[in-house]
Amino acid sequence: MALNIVRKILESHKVSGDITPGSSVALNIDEVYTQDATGTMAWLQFEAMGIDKVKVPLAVSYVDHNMIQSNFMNPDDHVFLQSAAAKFGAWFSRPGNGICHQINLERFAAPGKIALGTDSHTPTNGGIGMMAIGVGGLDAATVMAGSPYELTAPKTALVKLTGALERPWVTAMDVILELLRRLTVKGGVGKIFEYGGEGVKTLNVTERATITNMGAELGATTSVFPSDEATLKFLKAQGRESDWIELTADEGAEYDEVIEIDLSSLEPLMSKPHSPDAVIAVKELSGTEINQVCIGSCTNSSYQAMQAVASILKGRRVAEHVNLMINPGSKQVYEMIAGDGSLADMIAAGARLLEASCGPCIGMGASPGTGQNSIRTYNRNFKGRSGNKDAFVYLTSPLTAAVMALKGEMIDPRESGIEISEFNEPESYRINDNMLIPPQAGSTDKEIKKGPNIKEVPVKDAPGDEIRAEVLLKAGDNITTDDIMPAGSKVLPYRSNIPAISEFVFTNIDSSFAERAVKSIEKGGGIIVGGENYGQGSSREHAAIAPMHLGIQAVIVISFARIHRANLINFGILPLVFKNPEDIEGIHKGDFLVIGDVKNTLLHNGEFTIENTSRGNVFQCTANLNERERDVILKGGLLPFTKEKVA
Ligand code: MIC
Ligand code: SF4
Repeated sequence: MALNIVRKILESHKVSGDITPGSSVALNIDEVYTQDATGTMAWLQFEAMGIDKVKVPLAVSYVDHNMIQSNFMNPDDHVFLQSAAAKFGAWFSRPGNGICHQINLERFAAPGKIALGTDSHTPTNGGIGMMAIGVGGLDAATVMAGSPYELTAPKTALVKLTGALERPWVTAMDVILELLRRLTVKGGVGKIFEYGGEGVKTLNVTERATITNMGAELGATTSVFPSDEATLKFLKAQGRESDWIELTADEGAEYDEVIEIDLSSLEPLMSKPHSPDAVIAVKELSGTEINQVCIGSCTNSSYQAMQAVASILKGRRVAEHVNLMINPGSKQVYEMIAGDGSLADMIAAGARLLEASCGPCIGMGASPGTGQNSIRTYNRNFKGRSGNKDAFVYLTSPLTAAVMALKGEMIDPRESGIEISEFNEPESYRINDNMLIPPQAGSTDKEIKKGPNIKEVPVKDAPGDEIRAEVLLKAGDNITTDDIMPAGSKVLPYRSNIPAISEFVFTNIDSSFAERAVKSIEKGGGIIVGGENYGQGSSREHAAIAPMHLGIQAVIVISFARIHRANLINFGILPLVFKNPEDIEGIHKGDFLVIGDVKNTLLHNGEFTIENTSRGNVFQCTANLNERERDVILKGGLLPFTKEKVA
C-alpha cells in the first residue's frame, strides 16, 4: 500500500491501536522536551511519579521563556530545572542558549522520529521531517516515565506546493499566512499537514520550519515536510549528517484532503490584530504609521532571518519614531551574526538587541505603548499578549518587518526600493554546544533544588455522581489559553505556584472570575461555557490546573482545541461538547446546572443530560472520551491514574 509520510512515521512508532483517523493509537516516543514556563510543572509531576530516570531515548529541558530576573522566582525555577535534569537524566539547555524549538531543530531533531514538546510550537521540528507534537506538561511527564503517548489519530491533509517564491521579498512566512487566511485558526483541528509537491525543494529546512511552526495557529496536531537533499544539507551543516534518512511519500499515497498553494502567486502578507488568521496583503495598509518592530521568536529567528534583516538594515537608520527589537533564536545564530558582521549592522542601524529567548513574544519585556502599532515576526497576536491590551499587533515576515522599521510605516517591501541579495545556506553552522549540559551517569541521588515559589502540584478528587455548579463564565468562539491563563512578565513567574497563578485566571476577560470561582467552591464549584475552538493556542496546562484549583468541574463548549482538551482531562475536568450547538443560547452566566449520573454516563460513554435549574430547561452533551481518557477522569486526573499504575 502506498503510504504518505504521516502514516509511515505513525506506523513505525505504533505500540497498539489503530492509525485510522479518529481511532486511538499508542506511540513510542523518541524525544521529549520541555521549556521552563511549562517545564517546572512537568518535572514536578515527573518527580511526583516516583521514577528514577527518564525512560525515553532523549529528554531535553530548555530555559527560554521566563528570562527576566526581576526577583528570585525565575532564577529559582532555572536552578530547579537544572537540578531536575541532572537527577533524572535529561539534557539541560542553559538560559541564554536560545529558544527551545530553534535549538532543537539545530541540535537534536531528526527525520522520521517523533518528539513531544511541552509547547504548542513543537511542530517547528517538522521542517526537518520529524513528527513533533505539542503536549501538556503532564502528558510529557507520563511519557518520560515510560508510557507510550496516546493520540487520537488525525486526518492527513496534503499541502501541495507548486511554483517557487518570488524572492527575495516573498518568504516562507507568507506561505503559512496564506494557509491561515484560507483555513482560519480552527481549520487544522484534527489534522496533520503534510507538505509535498515540486515547490518543496525550493524551500530550505529553515524556511520549512517557519511554516510548520505556525501550523500550530491552524489548530493542527502537527505539520511535516519530507526529508530530502535540502534536509541532508542542513544536517550536514549542523555536523549531524548521520541523523539523516530520506523520507518521502510513496507514489500514489492517499490523503484525506488536498490543498494547493502556488508559491509563485503569493505576495507579502500580514495578520491584523488580534488573530493570526486575520490575514491581508501588506499593501492594503500601506502608509499606516508604526511604532514598534519586533523581530525574532521561534517562527523567525534563524540565521537566515537574521542575516536577511541585517542586510536590509546595513548602512541605514531605523525611523526615529520606531523601536526595533531583535532577538536571535539561539546562541548559534547569535554567534554567527556576531562573526559575520550582521550584528554590527543591526546595532549601527539603531536596533535594540535582546537575548536569545522568547522575549516580547510572550510579553517578557518590550511591550508596545498605548494605541501603538507593533509589527512582529511572531506567530500570535492575541489581544493583550504583548503585555498591553491597548496596542495593535501585526504579524509579518522578518524582511517586511525590517523594511517597515526603516520606513516607519507599513509598506509592501517590493515597493521600498531596497535591494538585498539572496540567502545561501552556509556549508557549516557554527557548532558550540557549551551551553548544553548532557545527562550524567549515576546521578539519581542528586538533590533537587526548589526555591520558595515552587509549590506542589494540586490534585483533584475523583468525581462524584453529580455535579451541581454555577456557570461562572460564558465565552464566545476561539477563546485562547492566553485568555484563560494570561502570560506576560507579571504572571509567568508564578508558573510553579498554582495557588498564586490561579488568581489571574480569565483576568483579561472577566476581572472578578477568580474571586467568584473561589466563592462557588463551597456550593459545588463552577462551570465554564464556551463556543468553538475553545482553548486554542498555547499548550500551557496552567489553563486547566488553575481552573481546577478554583473548583471548575466541567467546561461545556461547541468544540475544543486539541491540547487544551487533553489538559482538562489530565486534571480531571469534564470536557463536554453540546450535542446541539444552539443549546448554548439557553445558558447564561450565573445559571445553575446539574449534571447527573456522572460515573455511569462516563462508563458507558453515553450522553449527559444537563438540567439548567435556573431556566427550567434540559440539554444534552457528550464527552467523547476514549477508554483511557475515561479512566483518567474517573480517577480525578492523570497524576493519580499514573501513580496507581506505577505502584
Ligand atoms: C506560547 O507561545 O504561547 C508559549 C508561551 O510558548 C506556550 C507555552 C506556555 O504557555 O508556556 C505555547 O505555545 O505552548
Ligand atoms: Fe516562545 Fe513565542 Fe515561540 Fe511561544 S511562540 S515558544 S513564547 S517564541
